[in-house]
Order: sequence, then C-alpha cells, then structure tokens
Amino acid sequence: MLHSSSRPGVVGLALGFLAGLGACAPGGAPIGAAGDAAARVYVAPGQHDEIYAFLSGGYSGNVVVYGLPSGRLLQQIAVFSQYPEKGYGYSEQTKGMLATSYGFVPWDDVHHPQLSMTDGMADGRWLFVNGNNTPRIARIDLTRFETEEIIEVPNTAGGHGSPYITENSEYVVSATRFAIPTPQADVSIREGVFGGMISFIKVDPANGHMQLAFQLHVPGYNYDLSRAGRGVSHGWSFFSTYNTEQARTLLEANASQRDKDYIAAVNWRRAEQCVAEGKAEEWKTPYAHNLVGEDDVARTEMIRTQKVLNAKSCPEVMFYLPTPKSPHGADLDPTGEFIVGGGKLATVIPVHSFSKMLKAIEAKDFDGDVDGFPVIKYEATIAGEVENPGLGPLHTEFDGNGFAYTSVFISSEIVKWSLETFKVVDRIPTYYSIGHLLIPGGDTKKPYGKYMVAMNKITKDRYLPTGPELTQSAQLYDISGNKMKLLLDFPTTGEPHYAQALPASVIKDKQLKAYALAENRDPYVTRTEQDVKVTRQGGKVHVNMTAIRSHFLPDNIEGLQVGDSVFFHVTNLEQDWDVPHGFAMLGAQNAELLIMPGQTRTLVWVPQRAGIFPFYCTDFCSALHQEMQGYVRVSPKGSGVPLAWNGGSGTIK
Ligand code: RUQ
Ligand code: CUA
Repeated sequence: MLHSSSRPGVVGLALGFLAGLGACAPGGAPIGAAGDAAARVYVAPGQHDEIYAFLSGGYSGNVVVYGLPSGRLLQQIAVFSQYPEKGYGYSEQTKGMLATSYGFVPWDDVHHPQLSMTDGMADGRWLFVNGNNTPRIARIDLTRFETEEIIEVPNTAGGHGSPYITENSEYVVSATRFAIPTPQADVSIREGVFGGMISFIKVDPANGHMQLAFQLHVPGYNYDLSRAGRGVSHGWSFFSTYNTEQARTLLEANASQRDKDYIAAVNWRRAEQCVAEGKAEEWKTPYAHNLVGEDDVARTEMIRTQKVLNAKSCPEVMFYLPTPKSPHGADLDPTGEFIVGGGKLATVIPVHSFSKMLKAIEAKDFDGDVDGFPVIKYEATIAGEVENPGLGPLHTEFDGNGFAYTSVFISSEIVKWSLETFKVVDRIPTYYSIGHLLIPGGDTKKPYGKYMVAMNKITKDRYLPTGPELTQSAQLYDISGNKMKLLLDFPTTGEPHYAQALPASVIKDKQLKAYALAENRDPYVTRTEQDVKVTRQGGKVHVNMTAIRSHFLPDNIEGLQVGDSVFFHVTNLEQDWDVPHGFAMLGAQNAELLIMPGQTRTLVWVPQRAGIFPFYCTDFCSALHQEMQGYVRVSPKGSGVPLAWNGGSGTIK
C-alpha cells in the first residue's frame, strides 16, 4: 500500500493536483456530489440498509461494519487488537485468540477482508482478514460477528497478499510482502539470500476451520496482492510482485529501477500434485493456531512442522507475467479471463488474458526465465492496455456489466473503463488519494454492483479538523448509470484498506440473538442463581457469578486478600436479544467484561489494597441498571476474615 508518511514525493504531487481542483467550494455546496445525493443515501429512521460492508480497520487491528448506502457504522469486530469495549483479548476466554509463536501479540494491521465463497459467490458464512505485521489470518463468524479462529502464517514476513480465497473456499491464500531468509537465519542484510513464501491454508467446508496445507517457496520478491482464479482460471492464483530488483535499502528508488516487474501465476492444482508426490520438505518453524472451542473458550495449539514445496522442484507450478511497473493490485474480472495489473508507476493499465497465457505456456512463448521460472513474453499474454489511466493506478473492481473501475492514487480519481475496448469511458475525483475501492460483490462471478466505495488515505479539508490527525474516509458512489456519481463521504476508523460487502439479505436473518444457556459449556458456567459460589484454592479465588436484570449474585463477597488472583466467572442468565451485561471492577488492571446473553466471561483481578471495592454493570440494561452493582471486601494478606458471600450456599444472608 502507499503510505503517505513513506512517500512524501507522491503526497506532494497529489496535493498539488488537489490545489488545482479548488477543493473548497464557497457556500458549503457539496463538492463533486450528485444533486440528488441526499435522497439516494437516506435510510429513514427505523429502516435498514441494503448492504453490509466490512471495512478493514487498518492499524486499528479490527474490522468495521457499515450499512450502505447510509454509511452508518453498525459494529466493530475485534480481531487482532485487544478491544476493551468488548473485553476482547482481556477476558480469559478470549486472550488465547492473540497468541502467536512470539507470545501474546495484542495488535496487528488489517488490510484485506475476504468473504467466504461458494461457486464464486459470497456465501455469507465467514469473513477472513489478514494481519500484515505478525502474519496471521483470522476467521470471523458472520452469524455472531465475532472472531472464531486465528492462524499464524510461518516463514512469512508481511502477510500482505492475503487472504485471497479460491472460488469454493478450498484455500485462503497468503503471500509474503517482505522477503526474508527462508528459513530464518542470521545473515548479512545486504548479502544474505532471501526468499518468498506463498501459503495455502485449507478451509474445512463444514466449520471453516483453517489448516496450513502447504507452503510454496518462491524467489524473494515482494509479493504484494493477489486474487485466486475463478471460472476459467479456477485452480490458479495470481500475485503482483514488486522489488524484483531485490533491493534491501531505500526501496522507493532502488525497487523502482525496472520497467516491468511481474504478476506471478501459480497453478495450485499442480502444487497439490507435487505435494501429493512427496516433493515437499518438512520445515520446523513454530506457529500458533487459535480456535474457539465448543465451550466458547479460545485455545492455542502450537504447531511445529509444515510442508514446504520448493517451487523449483515442481515444474510448471509458476510462471511470471511481465507487468509494468511496480504493480500493486492484481485483479480478476468476473469471468476469470482478465488479470488486471495496477502498476503504481505505470502509464497504462495492463490487462493479461488467462487463455492467452495458457496458449503461451503451451507454445513456450517465453522470454527466458528467472531462477528457472519461465517469464512469458509480455505481448503473448496481454489482451489490452488501458491508456490514460491517471497517475498511480492501484486496484480494480468490476460491475458485472462489462466495466472495470480502477483506483488511482496520485491523481486521486477512479477511472471506469470497458472490458471490451479497454478504453476509459468515465472518470471521477476522489477526496483524496484513494487506495482500494469496493464494489459489492466486485470480486465475485456476479457483482451486485449499484454502488462503489472509495477508501481514501487523506481527507484534508473534507471534515471538521481534529488536530494533527484527521479522519480517514470512505466515499460512496452510484455506479448504476453511465456516469459515476458521488453520493456520500463517511469517516472510517483506523486506515481502511480493502473492504468487502454483500446484500444484507444474505446474512441478516441468520444472526444469533442469544447464546443458549442450556448449551453453555464454559468450564465455569453458573446456570442458576442457586449455583453461585466462591471457592478458594490457595491464592486463587474463583467466583461463580450470575448477572440478570438488574443484579449480580453474589453481590457481596468477603474474605478476599491482597495479592489473591480473583477470577470473576460471570454468566449472563438473560435469554433475550440485545441484553448484554457488563462487569467492571475498581482498580482492575484489565478491561471490562461484556457478556452476551447466555455467555460466560472471566475477568482476573489481583487486589492491591485492603478495603471495600465496588463492581458494577457497564451496559445500560434496564431502568435499574444503576442499581446493578456489588461490593467485595479485601483484607490484608494472611487475614482471618472467612470467605463469605450471598446467594446459593453463601453464608451472608
Ligand atoms: S493495500 S492501497 Cu491492499 Cu495494503 Cu492497496
Ligand atoms: Cu446489567 Cu446494566
């Protein structure tokens, strides 16, 4: 991605361009918006949006859900970052989700949401997202909007070209952005041999569980973005590469030397064959696999081996398609025939043809090889070049009506072009410096179309100023007619990269309303108020507590001591929709718990001082929510105050 901080030259250029646009219209008239924009995005109070959009939260580490066309923020899904609002990564049940081979890593950088697919269409079961920094892939369940699984990707640095799913969710595919020694080694930065890794992670069709099937060891370029083939190209995956110069320093100049880098075309069916023939080696890099169990508790398995297939030992597994210049996006049209490169520094948008590529492979129409991997002649695969695409084309999405839409960073615009003539037919400014763009279903066989969302890196004057940091922003466009029309600006959290969206009808009726209390298998569940209790095991005290409108039980506990580890296992006894309870304790070096109906969550508190400490419900749950509170008494270490509580068999009456 193009980070403004690292590309001052580019930003300068972009802003220069903006000055030319006269971005501030007098009198507060909508800038660049369609006259009837307000009516088109207005969703009346009480009405629902037509579309769910899942925006990556970038360096917030989470995913943000918006309704379209209103741009209303519906939910934040905690994924790679601890999220105190939900107690995610703080409660005992969720901490395991953030385990890695490096220990507990409570943050990451989310770039690309990817909906699970059946027959090339988003099926609404799961959303996968990547963590770029400590490479991981997460799976979010779309009946609960909660993260259910995170798998670390070993032998990889910069999990950027990820998690691009195949058309029947056979694999989520992930590639290395930063070449490193593979396997890791203590070598000279300048002289060491670095490699790249493309990982194929199997998705169990029954429950979505991920398993690293194999990794493909490839030359040490920066594999940037990817798409899995669909339709005619199913069985292949495509990866843009930059820094084929293999520079190790000052990449902005040193990785921009060559006219062309490559799109790597990987035949993963062929890779599967080679693995089946026993050609993969066993490597021993540890990686974490975190999964929420039947008891709703995240547990970690540290896995210590993986299958690595050296691409060189598997002839015809990978071909390089020369692509101008430092390509970023590698996107496939709905039929899977066209592979569109987004050359950040290119003057055209190159469009490769998959069928021409197969013919060129057949005819060995090669231009030599790199490292033994055939480089196919540029002319042999190219179906067309879109001229005049603006400065800095990045990503392309499709409307299913024969048009492609490419985001253009430096000149801050979207260009619409024809898949038949490869001519630009329309262009529209973005405010400002667009990265990804999204068309609902724009990466499926049948795009839903209708709207397009631009995700912009810079907002400058678009909103009320808020100190040095301004909000990032998305913009909604109408693409139902010949001309694109701007409808709406809406702020986003973190820095959104990519997003995916689907019609609300696909998932809205499948939403879980409450966890069934009868099926709660948490080891510390308390199913009725008669069962509440407090037990001491040495320095550990377990409190089996219940919450129901509008009290906790027990709500008086005595006999805790300074330095104890107190485990509050709070079960929410409610079985109604939209009645979570919260739990917060004075002085706890922790967040709150937010407990869904029927669920159990555990907060650990180590009291530091003697005294009386209140706890309370944080979620305004009823008219008597303010009354939903309790007290614990903490005595000095070694004190003789007996353990006592109210409720169940407790002795405080
Ligand atoms: S990126 S702005 Cu997907 Cu990280 Cu292109
Ligand atoms: Cu429970 Cu407020």
